[in-house]
Amino acid sequence: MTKKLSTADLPLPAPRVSTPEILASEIIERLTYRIGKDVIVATPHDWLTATILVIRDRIIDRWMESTRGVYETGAKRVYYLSLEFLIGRLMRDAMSNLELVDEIREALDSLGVDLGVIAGLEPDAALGNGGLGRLAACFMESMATVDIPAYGYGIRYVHGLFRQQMADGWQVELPETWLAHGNPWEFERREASYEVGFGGAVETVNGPDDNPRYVWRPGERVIAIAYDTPVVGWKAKRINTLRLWSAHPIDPILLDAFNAGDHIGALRESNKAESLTRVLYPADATAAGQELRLRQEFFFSSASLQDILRRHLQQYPDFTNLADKVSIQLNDTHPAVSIAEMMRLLIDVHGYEFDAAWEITRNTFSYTNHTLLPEALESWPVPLFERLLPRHMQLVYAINAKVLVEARKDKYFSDSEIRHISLIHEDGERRVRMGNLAFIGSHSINGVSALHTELMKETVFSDLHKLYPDRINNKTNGITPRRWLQQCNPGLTDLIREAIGDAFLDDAEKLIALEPFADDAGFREKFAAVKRTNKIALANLVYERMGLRLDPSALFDIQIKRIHEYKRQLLNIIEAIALYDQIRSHPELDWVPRVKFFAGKAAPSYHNAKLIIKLANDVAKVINNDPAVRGLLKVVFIPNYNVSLAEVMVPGADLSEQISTAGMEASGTGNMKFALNGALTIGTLDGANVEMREHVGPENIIIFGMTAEDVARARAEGLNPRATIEGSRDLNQALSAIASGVFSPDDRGRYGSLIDGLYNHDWFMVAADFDAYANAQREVDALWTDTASWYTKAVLNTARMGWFSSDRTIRQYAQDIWRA
Ligand code: B1N
Repeated sequence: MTKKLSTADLPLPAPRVSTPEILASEIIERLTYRIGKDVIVATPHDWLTATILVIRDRIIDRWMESTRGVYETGAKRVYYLSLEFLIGRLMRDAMSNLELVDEIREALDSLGVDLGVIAGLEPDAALGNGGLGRLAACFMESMATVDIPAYGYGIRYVHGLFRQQMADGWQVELPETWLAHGNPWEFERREASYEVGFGGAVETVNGPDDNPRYVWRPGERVIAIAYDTPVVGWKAKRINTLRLWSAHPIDPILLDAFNAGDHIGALRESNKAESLTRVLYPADATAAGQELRLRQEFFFSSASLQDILRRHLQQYPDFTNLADKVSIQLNDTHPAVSIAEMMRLLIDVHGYEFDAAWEITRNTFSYTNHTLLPEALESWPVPLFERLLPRHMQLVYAINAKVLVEARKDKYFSDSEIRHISLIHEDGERRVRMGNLAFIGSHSINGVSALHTELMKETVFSDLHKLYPDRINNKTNGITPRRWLQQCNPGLTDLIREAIGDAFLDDAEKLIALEPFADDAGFREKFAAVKRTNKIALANLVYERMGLRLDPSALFDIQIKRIHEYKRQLLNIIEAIALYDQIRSHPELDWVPRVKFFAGKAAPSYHNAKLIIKLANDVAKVINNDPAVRGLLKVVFIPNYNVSLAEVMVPGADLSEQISTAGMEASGTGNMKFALNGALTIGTLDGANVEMREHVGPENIIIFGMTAEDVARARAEGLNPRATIEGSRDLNQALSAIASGVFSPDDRGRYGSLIDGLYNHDWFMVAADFDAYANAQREVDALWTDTASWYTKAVLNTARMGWFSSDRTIRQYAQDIWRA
C-alpha cells in the first residue's frame, strides 16, 4: 500500500535554468535519450523535436501548478467547446511566451543549428477552416494570458484542413498529415477515456407511475481518448489545457471473425470507430449535413461533458452548484447537442428531475453565433437524429414542449412566432434546429461584432429574442497580439518598444502611446523601413514558391481568407481587370505600381468558389505577361493558404481587402491583424470593420459601398444589375472580357455562368458596388503617392488597434457571461 501524499510532502523537481549553455546541453540530452540519435546523424526534424521537448519541460511545471491552483481555490472553470482549433505552429508561440527566444536561438547556434530553419519544419496544426477556428486558438491563448482557468475541448483530427495544390490554376485537394512525424506537444491520457454511444433504443425502467425513468441502450459504442496540449499564456503566467478527443473501438479486433478467417471483417468495427475522428470537414460558413458530421459533434460533446461532470464530482458532492463552478461556451452550434446530452446525463445517470436539470443546464451553457448565412444554420433531419440519438430526440421534444407552452400560455405568442421558436422546423421535411436548441438551452447568446449582434436580433433570432429579451449580447472578436504582432512582426515590435517602451506587450491598448509618433517624420521613415523589410520577405517567399519576381516598392494589396462569394474576391479580380484596361489605354498617366495578392481555400464542393480561384490564376497569367502593363500591375494567387503563410503576408501588406457584401461577414478577424500591423483597410461597413472605423478614425480607413441596410432594401425591392453593368463602362468592359474568354482562350465559355449570375441577380452586389469600389481604389492610389500622409495613417492604425486584442474580448466574456 502506498500512503496518499500531498504535494507539500513531495520533493518537487528543481526549477529549470535557461541559459543558452544549459539549453544546448538539454537539447543534446533529448536528442540522445528521447530520440535515440547521435548528433552526427541527427536530421533537422530530430533537432526540431529535441528543441520542442526542451521547451515543453519548461512548460510542464507551471502547467501542473495552474491545475493544482484551481483545485485549491475552488475557482470557476471555463470550458470552450469547439469543433475547430486553427492553431498553426506552436514552437515560436511557446518560446516567445516563455521569453526564451534569444536563449534558444543562441543554444542552437552553438550546436550549429539554425532556429529559423527548424522552426520552418514544424507542421501547422490546421484543425480548423478559417476565422471560427482561428478565433478559438486566439481565445485559448488569451484565456491563459488573462489568467482564466480554461479548457478547450475539440477533436484530434488525424487529417486537418486539406492541402491546396494548383493544377493549371485549378484547386486540387490533397490530404494533410500533420502527425506524420509524431506530435511532441501532446500527451496521450489513456486514463481519461469515456464511452460514447450511438443508435439503439430507449428503455423505460420502473419509477413511480407519474415519473418513469429512462435509460438509453446504445447499439454502438466507441471509446474517446484524450490528448492534452498545454496552452501557454503571455509570460507563462498560466498554462491551460487543450483537450482533443480521438475515437477508438471498444474491441480493436473481432476475434470470432478473425478466427473464422475473415481478417478484414474483423477490423470493420475498428475502422468505423476510427473514421469518426479521421478528418476535419472542409466547410466554412456552410453546414456539413452528413451523418458522420453529426456523429463527430455528438462524440466530442459527450466525451467533454462526461469529463466535465467527472471533474466536478471530484471536488463537490453533486451538481447543484454546477453553474457556479462551470461555464460551458459553445463555439457556434456544432457542439449544441451538448445541451441535450447534459440533460440526459443529469436526469438518466445522476437522477435529477427534468426541471432541476433544465435550470442547471441553462445556467451553465452559453452560445456564440458566428454567422447569419442561411446555408450555415445547422439542422438535422428528425429521422436521422432519432436513429442516432433516440434519447436526445425525446429530450428535445420535452424541452420544446416546455418552451412552446410557456410562449403560448404565458406570453400569448402567435402561430407564426411559435413556428419560429420551435426546435423542430416544420415546413417540408421535419428537422431539428440546432441554433434554436443552443439559444433556448443557454443563458447568454452572443454575436461577434456590434453589427452582427443587431442583425441577429432583427433576423434569425427575432422571435426568440422577443421571448427572451435579456439573452442576446455582443462580444466583438479580437486577435492575440502575441502571435499577430510580437511573433509575426518582430521588426515592428522592436520599433514600437524603442518609441514607447514595453507596456504595450502586457496591455495592447497601451499602443495608443504611439499616436504622437504618427506626426514624427523620423519615426514614419523607420516604420516604412520595417514595412519594406517585411515586404521583401514576402516577395522572397513568392519567388521561392512560384518563381515570380515582385517589386517591394509597389503597393502590396492583399486579400487572404476562405474563398466565398460573399467575401467577393470576384469584385477584387474584376477591378484588377478594369485597372489593367486603364493602364493599357492610358500609358501616359502615372499609375501606382501595385501587386494584388490572393490566397485562400475553397470548399471542395463549392463550384463557384473553385471557379473564382481559376479565374484569379487565369487573370494573373495574362496580366503578368503583358508587356503593355510594364510591370505596373501584378496578380498573384499564393497556393495553400494557412496560418503560417498569414504570418508572413500580414506584416507585408500595405492594403488590406475587407470587401464582403455588407451584412454578410459576421465579424472578420483578418481585418484586425492587418490594421494592427500598419496596413490601411479598404472595406465595406460590415462586421467588425464598422468598429475598426470608430477606433482608427474614418480618415484612416477607406470605406466604400452599400450598407447592410442598403443591401437588405435592394434585395427586398429587387434590383436591376443589367442596367447597372451597362451604366458602368469599366465594369461592362471587364465583364465582357471575362465572359468572352479573353482570360480563358482554351475554354471560352468557362466563366459564362459566373458572369451570368451577376447579370441575373447579383445576390452579392458585385455589380452594384463596383463603381464605388473602383473609385475607392483610385483614392488609395492618390493616398499612396503622398508617402507622409500614408504612413501617418498607417502608424495611427497600429496605435489605435489595441482594443481589438482578444484579451479584451476574453475579459468581456469573463465578466458578462462566465462571471469567472
Ligand atoms: O467566424 C469568424 C468571423 O470572424 C467570420 O466573420 C465568420 O464568417 C466565421 C460552419 C463556420 N462563421 N461561421 C463559420 C465555420 C465552419 C463551419 O463548419 C460555419 N465561420 C464563421 C469568427 O467569429
